[in-house]
Order: sequence, then structure tokens, then C-alpha cells
Amino acid sequence: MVKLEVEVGGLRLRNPVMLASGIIGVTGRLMVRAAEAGAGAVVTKSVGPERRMGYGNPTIVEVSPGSYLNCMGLPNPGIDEFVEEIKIAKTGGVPVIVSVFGRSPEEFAMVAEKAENAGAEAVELNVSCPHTEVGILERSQRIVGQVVKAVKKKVGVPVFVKLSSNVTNIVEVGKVVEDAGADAVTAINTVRAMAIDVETCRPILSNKFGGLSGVAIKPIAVRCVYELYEALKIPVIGVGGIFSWEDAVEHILAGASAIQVATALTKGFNVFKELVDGIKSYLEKKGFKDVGEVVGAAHK
Ligand code: RRO
Repeated sequence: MVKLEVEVGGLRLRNPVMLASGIIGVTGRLMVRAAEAGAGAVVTKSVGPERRMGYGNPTIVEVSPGSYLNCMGLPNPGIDEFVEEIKIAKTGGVPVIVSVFGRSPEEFAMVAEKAENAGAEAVELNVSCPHTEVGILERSQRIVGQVVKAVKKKVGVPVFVKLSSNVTNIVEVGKVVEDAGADAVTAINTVRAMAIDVETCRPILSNKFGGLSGVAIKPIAVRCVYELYEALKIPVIGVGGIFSWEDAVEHILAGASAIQVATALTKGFNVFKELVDGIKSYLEKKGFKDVGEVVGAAHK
């Protein structure tokens, strides 16, 4: 029997395939569906201190097969209202990780504390939205460290930090976050990008810029996971372009202790079972007993 259970930054998962923050984690019921479909954990859509409408349409466009550009603009009901969705999500029986954002370290800490009180088993700090004015990372790496420290002071659950490839050196940011006390890093958020309509001669997205996800970003994500695994002591969670079990295994070989999927859900909830079964068959075929044995194997 192959062991698929993993432990990531103090959080135990029945398997390493998590729902990434994004479109599905907006309601408790949808997160329960992801859990029922086989996810090892679910991450909510990012939630902030108060209700936010997000940007006007168009906010999403498929730019090439399996690759999407979005500028949702952090739409969310605010943490106080979202508490109910966290409680519903928990009935799915897998860890619920609440993705948190704020405009300051204090706001991050306040939202994270409310998420923990609502039952979150971990929080994932979104310091890396590539196209909103609250993208902390775009302001300064120093603030990112302050955000992590402020949250660690307020919560007892594991704190993950979602990083971006939209920086010169992702390892530098990873080290800041690790030194500040983060329990794991998630790599990567979407890649800042743009698309222009040749008929109207205008940017397609209402916000002009957006975040690229899906097939196109997998090699960028794998590179970031590889670099972070080499440089950090805390675990890395891989996300970016994972559609098939081969994509998931590639992230794991690069150094991911667990992986997340979002864009692949455009193909349906079956993706969780397909990935879990595919990883399991791969490990059996290769003669491994535990998924942990192949984490970072590409470095050897
Ligand atoms: O809501 C969004 O527009 C959004 C966020 Br918060 C993020 O972190 N990444 C992304 O691609 N979109």
C-alpha cells in the first residue's frame, strides 16, 4: 500500500491534492463538493476585512487553450459574513485553509484571527495578487515580513504564505517569509499579464492587467518550487498549471510537499480523483511506499 497522507507545516492531509484559492472557494457548499470529490484540503477564495465588489466585467478571458487571464479584483463578502461559509466548508471533513488579505499587517492579523475562530485549520496569506492595489508584495518585501509576524502573533494554526513569480528573486521573498515564522510557502500566484483585442485596439480586461493561470504558467511554477525547495527549510506547496497527474508529479519532484489545483477545475471536480489516483499509480509503478520519498527527488 502506498502512503498518500502528508504533513505540511503542521497540517495533516489525507492526500497531497488541495483545492487552490480562487473560483471554487467562494461558498462553503462548493468546498464541500471539492472535499467529496477527493481533495485533501480546500483553500477559500481570499477574504479581507470588509465586503469588496471586485472589478467590473470583463474579468476573465481564455488566452490560449487551458490558460486564463483574470482580474476578479478580490471580490469577497468580508470575513464577518464569510464565517458562515467556513463553517459549512468544514462539514466536508478535510482541512479548511482560509486565504486572507488585508491592506496592512494589522488587517491581515485581524482577518486571520477571525478565520481561526471560525474553525480554519490553517491560513494562507495572499500577499501576491498581481493586479490589485492591495498587492502587498508589490509594495515591499519588508511589509511581507511584518504581515507574517503580525499574523503569527495572533493565531495558533499553521500560517502559509502565497508567493508570486512577479519578482526578480522569489527565494529572497521566501527567506523573508521563513525568517518571519511562516510554516510553509505556496508557489505561485498568477503571473501578471495582459491581452489586447485587435478589433477594438483596447486591452480585453476591464482592469487592463490581470493574472495568468493554467497550462502556460506550469514551467514558471515548477522553477519557483525548485528554487524555493533548495533554499528554504519550510515546506513548499506547488500550484500552477496542474491538470494531469504528470503535472502534479513534476511539482512534487521539484520539491512540493503538496499541490493545489484551480484552473483545471474548468474540466470538472473529477480532477481531484484523477490526480490522487494518478499519483498513487505512479508511486506504485516506481516502487515507492510513501509520497514523501519523491518530494524534491529532482534535486538528487
Ligand atoms: O481576485 C483576484 O483578482 C485574484 C487574486 Br486575489 C489573486 O490572488 N490572484 C488572481 O489571479 N486573482
